[in-house]
Amino acid sequence: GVSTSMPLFSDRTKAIIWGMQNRAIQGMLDFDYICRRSEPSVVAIVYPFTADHKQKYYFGNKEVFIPVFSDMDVAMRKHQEATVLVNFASLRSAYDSTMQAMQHPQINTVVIIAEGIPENMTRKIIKLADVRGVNIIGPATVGGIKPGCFKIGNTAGMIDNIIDSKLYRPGSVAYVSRSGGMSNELNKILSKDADGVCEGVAIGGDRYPGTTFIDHLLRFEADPQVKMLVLLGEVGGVEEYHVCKAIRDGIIKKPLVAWCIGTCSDMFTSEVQFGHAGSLAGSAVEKAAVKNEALKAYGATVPDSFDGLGAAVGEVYRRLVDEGKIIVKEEVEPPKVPMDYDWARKLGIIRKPAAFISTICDERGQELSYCGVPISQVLERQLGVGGTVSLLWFQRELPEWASRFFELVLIVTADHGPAVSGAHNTMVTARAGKDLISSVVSGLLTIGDRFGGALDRAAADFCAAYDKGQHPQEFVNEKRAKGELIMGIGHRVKSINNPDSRVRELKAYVTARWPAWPVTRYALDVEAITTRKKPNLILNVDGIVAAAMVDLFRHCQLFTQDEGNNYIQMGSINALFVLGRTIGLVGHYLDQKRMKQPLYRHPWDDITYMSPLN
Ligand code: Q5B
Repeated sequence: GVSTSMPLFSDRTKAIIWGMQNRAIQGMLDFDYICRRSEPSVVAIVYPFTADHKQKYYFGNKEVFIPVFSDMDVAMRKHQEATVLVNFASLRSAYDSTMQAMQHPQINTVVIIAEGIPENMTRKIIKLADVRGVNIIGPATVGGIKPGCFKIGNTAGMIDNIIDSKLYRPGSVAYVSRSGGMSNELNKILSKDADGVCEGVAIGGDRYPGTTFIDHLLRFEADPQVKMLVLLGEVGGVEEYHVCKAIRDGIIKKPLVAWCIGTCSDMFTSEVQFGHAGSLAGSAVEKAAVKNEALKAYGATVPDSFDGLGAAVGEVYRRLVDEGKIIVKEEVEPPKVPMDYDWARKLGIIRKPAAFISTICDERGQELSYCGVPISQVLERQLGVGGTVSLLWFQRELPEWASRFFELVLIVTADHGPAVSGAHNTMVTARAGKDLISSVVSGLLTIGDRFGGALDRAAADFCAAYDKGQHPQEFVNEKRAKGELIMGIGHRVKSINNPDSRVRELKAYVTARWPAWPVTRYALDVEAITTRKKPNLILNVDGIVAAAMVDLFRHCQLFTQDEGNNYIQMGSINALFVLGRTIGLVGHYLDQKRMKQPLYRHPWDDITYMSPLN
């Protein structure tokens, strides 16, 4: 039973929620806010499957943190102001958590949301609740609501529905129903046909609810704010007869409008089990129509059908207003709850310029796609790493000869020994004890004009000279006159006497596969001149890739001239060396770590120490 002396909920009621029910909790806080509660009604969350932490919610515009505890006893100890437990535990754990909650004298109400709790367990819960003086609402319930004070979990749905049914301020009508869904219907009816809900409880659909109709009606009878009562019963059970008796015995004196749903069960020839476990008429007296007759006979106002419930409520309400028992209060506007951004966007009522635009990859759908090509297609059609580079860097599927060229470049630039700047830096960094990313990045950062990063400028220079019809000799002279090095020309160790096999392979591929390669031809003509001056001024690996890429952009027929020039300016050709050499740098990092190489310190005898004063 329920204590009739104390109201269950006030505008200072504090609850602990069992379960990470973010939407329900936010809904409770939004309700609190529109009721102008000074503080949120939820003080803590219990969730055994997580470490203790704080969870963020909104209270109006303000962000608030609600602590999450893995241990209910700790939550109770730290939040002794909590008197209600809203238990969202599943049917498997709701029994244990409810029994545990009842060990804490601070708890006077436990709401059990779970459906399907075995009846013998519910009965044990009820027994302990009676001993401890705890009110149980449920199981199998959405909960209940006390406008202006407290909302249990998901009761009354979304905020616009709550505002529509004026649940942000108390009315004069209190109701009790079995069904949570129908209680929502009642909220609406009572706001339309009367001055709204003072309190509403859905006792839940089980055969043995923790508290019954009469428990709550007696509470409402004792509450001076409640002026009229509504009972929404249903087929099954005999609880409605306790209400009849209370009317007969003068215990319920306030006007009561009642209806039992499920009258249509009479139209079936066999027994009908409705949605709720308890909604089954075991005998004639449990039938909805029979119970409606009884309620009417004992003095409740009972309409002819559910459709007539609103009119019946309206009639009783107006009578009470006429008699001066209900003083119609002036309506107050509730404060506006800011709408969640995601919800507003879903409704299509706001728009916001995106901070980023992305055009190469989409991971949102069922399948990741690279520039519109599903990843399964990339694999099935064996587009390879080259094809992936085509899609993600150049936003188009380039011909097979181009994709294979990218792969060829990645292979030949993957490494060029431990002596080059990049590998050296990576090895020194690895030996200083740093991690893979730091070591690889330290190597990558050496890539520049002199080492591996000459491709874009080489491409720009060769193609500019070629486009203006400059003779290769003139180009070399001009560079010399300006005191500039020719990008893509020269190598520290390679020369015409010690040719770079990588360049030979690339040249062979380009001259065999390219539809036209005039800029590559031009670069080779430049090489012929520079190597006459010095044998190491060969067209190097940067130079051949750069010239070949200009010819690729221009002759594969998939880029406009502007697009091709743009890609050169953006630094896309250097990217091929960066990507290729990353493979080698990772290798050097792993190599040093594998051999557990100690900290590197450069030997003194390899450094000339000179004082500026000498
Ligand atoms: N001279 C690459 O120089 C290097 C000249 C030149 C006109 C030139 C130099 C250079 C342009 C940038 C470039 C990419 C620094 C190189 C790479 C990847 C790598 C690396 C690896 C790998 C080499 C001697 C004489 C001087 C200079 C003149 C030199 N270069 N004239 N145009 N381009 N090239 N970088 O050997 O009269 O005696 O004063 O900057 O394309 O990085 O394996 O190592 O895969 O890892 O130090 O292949 O060529 O020659 O500077 O002593 O010059 O030749 O003016 O003339 P060196 P220097 P002079 S590929």
